[in-house]
Amino acid sequence: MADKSLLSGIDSPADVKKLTPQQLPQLCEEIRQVLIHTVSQTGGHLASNLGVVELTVALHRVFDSPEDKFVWDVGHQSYTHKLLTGRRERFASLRQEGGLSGFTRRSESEHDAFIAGHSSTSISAALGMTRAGQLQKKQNYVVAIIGDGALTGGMAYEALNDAGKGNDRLIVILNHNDMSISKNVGAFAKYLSNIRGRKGYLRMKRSVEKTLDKTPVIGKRLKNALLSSKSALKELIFRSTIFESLGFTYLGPVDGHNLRDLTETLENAKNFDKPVLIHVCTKKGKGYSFAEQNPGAYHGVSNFDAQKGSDEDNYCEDSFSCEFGRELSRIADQDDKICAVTAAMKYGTGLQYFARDHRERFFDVGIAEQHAVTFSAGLAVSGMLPVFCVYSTFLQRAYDQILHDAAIEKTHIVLGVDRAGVVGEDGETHQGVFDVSLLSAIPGVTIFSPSSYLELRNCLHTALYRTQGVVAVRYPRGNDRHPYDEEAFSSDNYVYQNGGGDVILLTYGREFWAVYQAAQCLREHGVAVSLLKLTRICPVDGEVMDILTGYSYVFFFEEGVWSGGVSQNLLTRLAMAGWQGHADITAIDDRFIPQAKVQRALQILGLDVDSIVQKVLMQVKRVSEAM
Ligand SMILES: Cc1ncc(C[n+]2csc(CCOP(=O)(O)OP(=O)(O)O)c2C)c(N)n1
Repeated sequence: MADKSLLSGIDSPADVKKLTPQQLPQLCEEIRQVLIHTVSQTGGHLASNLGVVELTVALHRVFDSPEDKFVWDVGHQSYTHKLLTGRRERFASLRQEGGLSGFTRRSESEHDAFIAGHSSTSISAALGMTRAGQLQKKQNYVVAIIGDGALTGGMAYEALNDAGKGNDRLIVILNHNDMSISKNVGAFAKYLSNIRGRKGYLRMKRSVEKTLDKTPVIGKRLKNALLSSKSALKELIFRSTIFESLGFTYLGPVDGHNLRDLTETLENAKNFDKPVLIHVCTKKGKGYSFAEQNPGAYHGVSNFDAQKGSDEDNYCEDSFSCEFGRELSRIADQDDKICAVTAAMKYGTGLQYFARDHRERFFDVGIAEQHAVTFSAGLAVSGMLPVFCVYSTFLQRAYDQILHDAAIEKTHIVLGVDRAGVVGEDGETHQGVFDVSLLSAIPGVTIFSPSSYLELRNCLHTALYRTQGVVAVRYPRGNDRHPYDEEAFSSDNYVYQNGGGDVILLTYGREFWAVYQAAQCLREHGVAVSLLKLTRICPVDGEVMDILTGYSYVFFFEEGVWSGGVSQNLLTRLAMAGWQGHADITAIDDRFIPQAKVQRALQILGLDVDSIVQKVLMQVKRVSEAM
């Protein structure tokens, strides 16, 4: 990159405003180079960011952050915003331990108006800020930037509904690129493409307005009456959009890569004392041919060679997700009741095989986890066997639907809970560490937590055909790579290895392999340890309690939150049964886990092999010294 780059002179949004309009294309080009270079090193959301470079530059030219607030939906497309708001020098630390977040965080910068990571929240947050500003007599602008993918999420409609009724000075920018992670789905996606297709819509609308303005006596009155009405006549004359019918002023569609048009439209949006929606059309992956050609694969990438492009598709064949998806598709070959449901994560959850082989029973419902659960329950009460595959973190959205719409009447739905446990570089907003506590609190829910592909397949069969009600099979991100004999540690209930002595280590899921290695190490240190690996973690078999009460030291290791977790539940039951041994829990205590590589995060949490060995040695020594 040239020494005298424009970007290197930008330390705050004020510097963006100092540039001439002629300099802006160069700035955008430099930003794209930094995005490609950095994400090729750190991994991250490339295509989404390349698509909003001009939009972000225009926003910082027209508005004054941090007084004016930008609320980025999901926050995965905020990299250019970070580069322009004083974080350029730290940009290489993106998604690394201690580095910049891959999403927006208020704690990271005064220019990040709101936390993000989960989708479809921006309009709600922005409306709250707008109304707070009005109460406090502030004059600032609040802008929500939401993608057409995020606009498939129900919360966005709740917010539009609320915003449209008033005269709040809220600006919503719809970043329309036809993509969610994969191609966007649903009726609204079709509708947006349709209004984008109305070429010259704005021009046409303005000319109708001008003509009416010039019409003596009744012109102005007619125009105002039409603009404020929600009538079919207005629809006919102005070819209104649904947004106008909802009470927004609609501006667009605007070419999201044309800085002049963008700037003009944003300036124009400032003039309204009511909610405005600007429809901006962008190309996901813009400026990097690999990403333009395959925006889905470049939505989120690991590090790659920027010259050659990433050789990943947006899924890895050797993963728990794909193993689950392949097995589900095989089962569906034999059973035509099986349906697969995803909330916009077909590849992420390994459902591409099912979608290919059983198209008519595959349902991508958009970013709509709540709908996905209740929709699955609807399938189930009508005689189908639905499996909703969803990341643990996004399942949090659908808690009431699981409880109310499925669990109370023991409706048989299977949840494939993907990315269960620590997830790594996505950080706090994406950790899959709450599902066990949340789900196990609901009466009648069964949870399996397999440690290997073999167990995963077995658990899926058990969940489908030998379990009632709501059943979750939870599995981690990544693959099953360990040198051990998975047959020996496979069950759909529990595996017990009696090592003699007084100490037993209890765990489940992926954490088992660390505990297993630690047990071998402890034996080398002369400590006899037994192992208990749970596969069905809720409800826990009575036999498990019998085994545990035979030991004096029980160590629990859990890759999930402490409160309401398996360890806490079992320990309470042990105490109530009068057990008087020594217990120790290693689980995630009262904190959110920041971004770091998975192995490193597990180490920080005391869940890696060394930490387990040290802990057991120390505790056993401490207790025996005290006796
Ligand atoms: C509740 C929730 N479900 C799923 C996701 C995963 N996710 C992240 S970005 C994304 C697609 C967003 O598409 P869009 O809003 O159009 O933005 P684009 O990347 O196309 O710019 C999805 C499904 C999420 N962040 N939150």
